[in-house]
Amino acid sequence: MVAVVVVASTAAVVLPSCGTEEGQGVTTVVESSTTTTTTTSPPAPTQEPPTTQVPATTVAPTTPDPLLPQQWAVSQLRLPEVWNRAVRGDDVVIAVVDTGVDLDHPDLVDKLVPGIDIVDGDDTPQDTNGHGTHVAGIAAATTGNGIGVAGTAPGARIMPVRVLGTDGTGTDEGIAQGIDWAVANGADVVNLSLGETGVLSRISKGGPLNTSIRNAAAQGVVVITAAGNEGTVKRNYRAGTPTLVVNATNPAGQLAQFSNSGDLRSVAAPGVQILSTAPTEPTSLWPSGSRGYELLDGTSMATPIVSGLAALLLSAGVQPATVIERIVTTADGAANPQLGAGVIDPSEAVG
Ligand SMILES: [Ca+2]
Ligand SMILES: [Ca+2]
Repeated sequence: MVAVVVVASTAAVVLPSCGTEEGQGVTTVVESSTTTTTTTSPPAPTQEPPTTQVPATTVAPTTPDPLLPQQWAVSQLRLPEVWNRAVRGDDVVIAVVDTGVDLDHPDLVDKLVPGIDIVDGDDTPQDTNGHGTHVAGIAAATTGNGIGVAGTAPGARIMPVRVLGTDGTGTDEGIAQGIDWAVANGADVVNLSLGETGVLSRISKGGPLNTSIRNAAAQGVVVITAAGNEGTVKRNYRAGTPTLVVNATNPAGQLAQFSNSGDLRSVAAPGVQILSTAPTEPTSLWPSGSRGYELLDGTSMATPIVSGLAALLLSAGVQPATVIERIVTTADGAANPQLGAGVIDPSEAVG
């Protein structure tokens, strides 16, 4: 059962196809469409000094990221407050288990640790789809370097693990292999911006993904998983598997129209009109190449924000086994149960 990732040319979200009940299903990337655009800005001139909130002790001077004002999620979550407390996710490794990463992107290249390409069986997980590059930038784009965007965890590193091909599909076995490789090679956080139906439903039935996620958690790796974009209520998120599920919100703080929801143990994070890195070479999402930074919608975009938060917490000394609990218990206690425990509150979580 092949899942198709569609890229719409105008608005809104493209739903992933369902996984199968046969256990051999192909898993889809939870995809969204590109819509609005932003331009790649030139390096920012230095006429504006860095913000005065930077403590003199531990945070190096930086040049503002010119697209930061367009990153509504960063301001809504008040991430700079956390960064300015010298909590930046330094050296925490976030494995982006996805379509690969644009290994040459100027806002990512300095953040990469060695990865793997499970799809092609090599060690160059170059992204030919575009999705993984966007996810990676949300988690940990180079921040304060005077170009492009800021990441959620400015000090974290990105491990590119390619388990989904150009069309955004892959097998359970391949995803499991990617998770296993990441865990064996030093990942601290594993980001799974994959379809809920394609992944979590099968996790609940057992199988290689379940085994790999359990193994990751047992080894102190924090696994964060997208709720999926079917716009439906799912009640099997927990499924006894140690991963935190992420729903998507819009700028008004409401559940995004496309976002799955349904479990009080899930959390929500911004996932609409999220600006991040994109390959300039042609990919499936941007067949003519992107401008380097693009907007996407999806629980796929909300998930790496939470992975970035996990990295922030780890760098602040929170024990891996309690990271998920910390994120859940400090979420804003949503009035709307569709948001699970609510929108994440990084400042509160870091404490
Ligand atoms: Ca390759
Ligand atoms: Ca940047």
